[in-house]
Amino acid sequence: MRESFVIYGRSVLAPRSLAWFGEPGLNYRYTQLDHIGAGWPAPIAKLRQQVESASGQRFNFVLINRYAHGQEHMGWHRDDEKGCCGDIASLSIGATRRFSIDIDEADAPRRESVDLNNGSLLIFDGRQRHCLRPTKKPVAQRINLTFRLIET
Ligand SMILES: O=C(O)CCC(=O)C(=O)O
Repeated sequence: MRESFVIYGRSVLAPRSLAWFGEPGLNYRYTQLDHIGAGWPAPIAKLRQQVESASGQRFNFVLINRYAHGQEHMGWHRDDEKGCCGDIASLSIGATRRFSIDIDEADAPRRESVDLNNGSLLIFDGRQRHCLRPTKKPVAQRINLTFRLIET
């Protein structure tokens, strides 16, 4: 699905497509929208298992974003809603795209960027500002799964 957000009183379509899965009934609410889990299809459950064993962390929700081409992106934001989530495990499939994050360390604040390629798994603190940059290069689609632990 393609979500829309209200920004300065205007409804704006997100520049990407979204799906989600999670524990039945678990609600990950952000940007004033509910995202309610309805269980885990087998292939996504298997990916979750692999990500949990690679990261040593437990997750109960996943957002899946699809970027059809280089202009689709995710703007700067923090995932710091109440009940959500410290470390996020981000699994990339498809085209390589650039991810940037502002690290707020008091003594050494800095911006880091990394090209996330097919099959990469990045663990990051979602409370730090981050984004998925648009690109003018002709790139194929990319699918990104962010596994999260939402407070129950
Ligand atoms: O697609 C990506 O790598 C970024 C996803 C992201 O920033 C998010 O889900 O909060």
